[in-house]
Amino acid sequence: MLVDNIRNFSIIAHIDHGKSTLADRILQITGTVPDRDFRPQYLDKLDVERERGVTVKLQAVRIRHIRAADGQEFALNLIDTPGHVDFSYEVSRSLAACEGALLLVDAAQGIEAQTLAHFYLARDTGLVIIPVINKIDLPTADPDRVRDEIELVLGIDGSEAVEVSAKEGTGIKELMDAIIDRVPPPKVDAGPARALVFDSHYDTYRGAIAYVRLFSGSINKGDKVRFMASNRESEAVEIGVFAPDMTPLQTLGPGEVGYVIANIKNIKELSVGDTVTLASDPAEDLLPGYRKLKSMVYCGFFASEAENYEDLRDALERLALNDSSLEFEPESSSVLGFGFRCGFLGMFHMEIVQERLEREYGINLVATAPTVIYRIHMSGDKMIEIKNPSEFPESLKVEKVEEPFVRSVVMCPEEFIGPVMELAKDKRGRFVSMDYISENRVKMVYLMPLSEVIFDFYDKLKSCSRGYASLDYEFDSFIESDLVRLNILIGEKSVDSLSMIVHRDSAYYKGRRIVEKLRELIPKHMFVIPIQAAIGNRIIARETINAVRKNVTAKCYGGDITRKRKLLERQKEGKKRMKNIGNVEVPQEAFLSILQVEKEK
Ligand SMILES: Nc1nc2c(ncn2[C@@H]2O[C@H](COP(=O)(O)OP(=O)(O)O)[C@@H](O)[C@H]2O)c(=O)[nH]1
Ligand SMILES: [Mg+2]
Repeated sequence: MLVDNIRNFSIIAHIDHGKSTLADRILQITGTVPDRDFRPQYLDKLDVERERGVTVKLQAVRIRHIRAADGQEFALNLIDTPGHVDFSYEVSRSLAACEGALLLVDAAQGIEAQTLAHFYLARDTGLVIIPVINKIDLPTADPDRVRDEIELVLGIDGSEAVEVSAKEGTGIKELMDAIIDRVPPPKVDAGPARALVFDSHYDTYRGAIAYVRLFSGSINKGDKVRFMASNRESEAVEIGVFAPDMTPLQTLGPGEVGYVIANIKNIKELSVGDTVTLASDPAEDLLPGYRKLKSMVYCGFFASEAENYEDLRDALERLALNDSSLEFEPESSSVLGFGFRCGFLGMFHMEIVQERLEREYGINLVATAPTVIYRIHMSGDKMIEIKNPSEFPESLKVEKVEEPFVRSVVMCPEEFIGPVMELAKDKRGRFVSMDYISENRVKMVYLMPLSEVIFDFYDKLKSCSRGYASLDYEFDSFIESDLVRLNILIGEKSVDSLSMIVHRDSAYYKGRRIVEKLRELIPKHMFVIPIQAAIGNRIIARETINAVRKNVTAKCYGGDITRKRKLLERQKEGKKRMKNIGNVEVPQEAFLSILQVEKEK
C-alpha cells in the first residue's frame, strides 16, 4: 500500500462514551467484518471485557476503505482503546503508533475527566485530533452545548467536531471522509527498517507475538529480524495485519501496523517498547520506547495451593506480555508461603489482572489487601520505600513517613459541589482549584492521599453525585503524614499478611472493625482464640472467639456410613481453603477483611 493512502488513528474517550460501538460501525460499514460474523463490541475479545462490557486492552485492526468520491483505496489502521483511568498506559502506547485520534464526546454528558486526560495525551504526542460528538440520537443529546465545551475546555474550534450516532450509524460516512482528509499519512523516516513494538501476546504454539508499527523500511516474511533491546535475532516466520484476525502477508511496508512472529519462546526476549530491525541492515538507534509507568497499588498474590507456585509464576509472566503495566516480584509470607508482590495502576487494574489469571490461566488465587508505596525516613538520612506493610520498621528510628498524593480532577454539575467537597474533606483532600467548564458544570482539583482515592472514592463520588461526577487522577508527590502500622494478632501471633499502614486518626476505628470482622469469619475452635489489633506493643482492640467442640457428624444419628463419610469429605474440602496461623485455621476471606473495612469509612 502507498504510504499516502495509509491512515493510522486511535479512538479515545471517557469510559462509555461509545468507542467500541463506533469501532463496530466502522468495521461494518467498510465490510471488514461480514454481517454473519458480527457481534457487538467486536474488538472486545477477552472474556472479562465481554462480560463486564468494558474495554481493558488496546485492539488494533486494519480496514480497507474505498473513498466514495473517487473510488481510491485506503488502508486505515484503527486502534480501539480503554477509557478507564487505570488503563491509560494502553492509550498512550496506542497513540504512539498513530498520526491521528478521534476524541469521542457523549452528546448528553459532555466532556468528562478522562476526555480531558486523553486529550492531553494525544496533544502531547503530537497527533491530529478530530473531535467527534457521539450519541446524537439520544433525546437528551445537546450537541451545541458539547461544541461550546470543546471550544472552552479543549481550545479546539467547535465547528471541527463531527456529529455521529455510533449506535444508529448516522454520520459515519462523513467521519470516514474527515479521517482521510484530516489525519496525515504516516511520516516515513529514511534509513533502515525500524518498527516499534507497541503490544504483544503469548501464544502457546507460536510463542510471543509482537504488535508493531513500522516507522521506516519494510519487513518481509523470512527476513532475519533483530529485537534491539534484547539483542535477539531470529527469522520472521510470519508477518501480517489484523484484519480483524491475524492475516499473513508477504511484506509490512513503511507506516504500516501489523504483527511479527519470530519463534520467541522465551518471554524475556520480547518487551513492549522495543524496536525491531533487520539483522542484514540494522538500524543504529532504538525508537523512543515508552516511559515505564510507576505502579500505584500493590498486593500479594499467592496460589491457593502451595504446589501451584510455579504455575502462578508462568501465568504472571505470560500475562505481563499482554499487560505491560503489570509488575511482580517474589514475596514470602509466614502464613501464605511463597507468592508474588504485584504492582498495578489502580484497583480496577488489580481486579482485572486477578480475574484474567483465574479465567485465562486457571489459577486459584489468594490476594492480600492492596496498599500503596510509603517512604520511610529513618534517622541518619536513610530513606526506604516499602510496598508491603509488613516491611514497616517498628523502631524508634523512624523520623517521618510520607505517602503518595495524587492530583485528582473531578467534573460534575454545579449542584453537586457541596457533596463532592464534603467527601473530599472526609478523604483528607486538600483543595486546589475550581473552574466552570460550562454554564453549570465545574471542574474541581484536589490533592489527595492515593490510599484514600484507591479504595472507594470513586464509588462514593458516583453515589453523592447521582452518577454525574467523573474522576481522573495522576501521581503528584510524596507528602508527610501521621501514619502508623496496625498489627493484627490471632491467638497472640502477629499475622504479617494482615498488617496495614493507616492514618493515626483512623487507626482505632479500623483496628476495632477488623477484629470484629475476623471474629465473624474465623470458625470456632476447640480452644479460645483472642483476636487483637495493636499499634506497636499497645493493644487497641480485642475480640474473643469462644471454644466449641465441633463434630459435623453429630447430627447423623442412624447408621448410614456413606452419609457420614460425605460430610467428613466436605469438611476436609473446606479445610483446604483454610490457612494455618499457629494452630488456628483461618479462612481465605479473612485476608480481604482489611479491604472491606477500608471501604466502610
Ligand atoms: N444511544 C446511543 N447509545 C450509544 C451510542 N454509542 C454507544 N452507545 C452505548 O453506550 C454504551 C457504551 O458504549 P461502548 O462502545 O462500550 O463505550 P466505550 O467504553 O467508550 O467503548 C453502550 O451501552 C452503547 O450501546 C450512540 O450513538 N447512541
Ligand atoms: Mg470500549
